[in-house]
Amino acid sequence: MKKDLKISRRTFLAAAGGSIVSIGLPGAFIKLSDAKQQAFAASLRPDGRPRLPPGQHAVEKILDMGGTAGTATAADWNMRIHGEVERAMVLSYEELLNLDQVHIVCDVHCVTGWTLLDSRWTGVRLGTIMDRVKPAKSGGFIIFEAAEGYTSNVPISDARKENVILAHSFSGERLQRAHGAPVRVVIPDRYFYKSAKWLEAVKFASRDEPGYWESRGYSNSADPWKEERYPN
Ligand SMILES: Nc1nc2c(c(=O)[nH]1)N[C@H]1C(S)=C(S)[C@@H](COP(=O)(O)O)O[C@H]1N2
Ligand SMILES: [Mo]
Repeated sequence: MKKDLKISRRTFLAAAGGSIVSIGLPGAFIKLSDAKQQAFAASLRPDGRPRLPPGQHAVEKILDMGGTAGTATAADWNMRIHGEVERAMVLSYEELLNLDQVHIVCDVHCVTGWTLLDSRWTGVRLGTIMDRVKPAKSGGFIIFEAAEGYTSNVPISDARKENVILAHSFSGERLQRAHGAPVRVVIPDRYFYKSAKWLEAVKFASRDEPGYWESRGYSNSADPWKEERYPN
């Protein structure tokens, strides 16, 4: 059932050819109560921005937004870090687990309108990886390359933030396949389509390369507090 929905979403997109259509699956949101929504909407983050970005509502648990999963398992997964770096490398799952691990608690915001507050992820900061591969330029871009050709893109300056990680665990447990196992990107302060699931490679580039959703009518900068859902 779910599979059919996923396929029809992709097919629909292909047929729509560039016009703006909905990301993800319809319905099935389990929202928090109105009183809780209002409390979160009124509360502020340490950086002074509202906890709930404009036009978002909080949900009780993470939703499975679909996409075409990769087939890698922890045992055979590896990730190429390549492009404009001084030292390209390939990391296995075990090697990733041997780098400095961080736990983050963050809110994630899907462009379809749901926000998951206080989600807990474990993984490795992108900054840690950058310290190893040494990007050739500080002003460049990162292209996340995921299974089946899905990509997303961010400026290196965004990826350097302390809360940007390559995650292998969610809520204290290894990621489920649906949510990007073995490893996915988590970029809390951009709409969630930047957070590629089933990550296969990280490419550094001096020129930007709009990703899967970014080249299909969604914003390239994707700042939830500016409501950058669609191109400006
Ligand atoms: N590889 C891949 N990553 C992806 C997607 C996808 O279709 N394929 N969808 C994106 C979108 S639009 C969202 S909202 C989040 C959803 O993650 P979740 O299913 O774990 O909630 O994954 C993002 N990463
Ligand atoms: Mo999304």
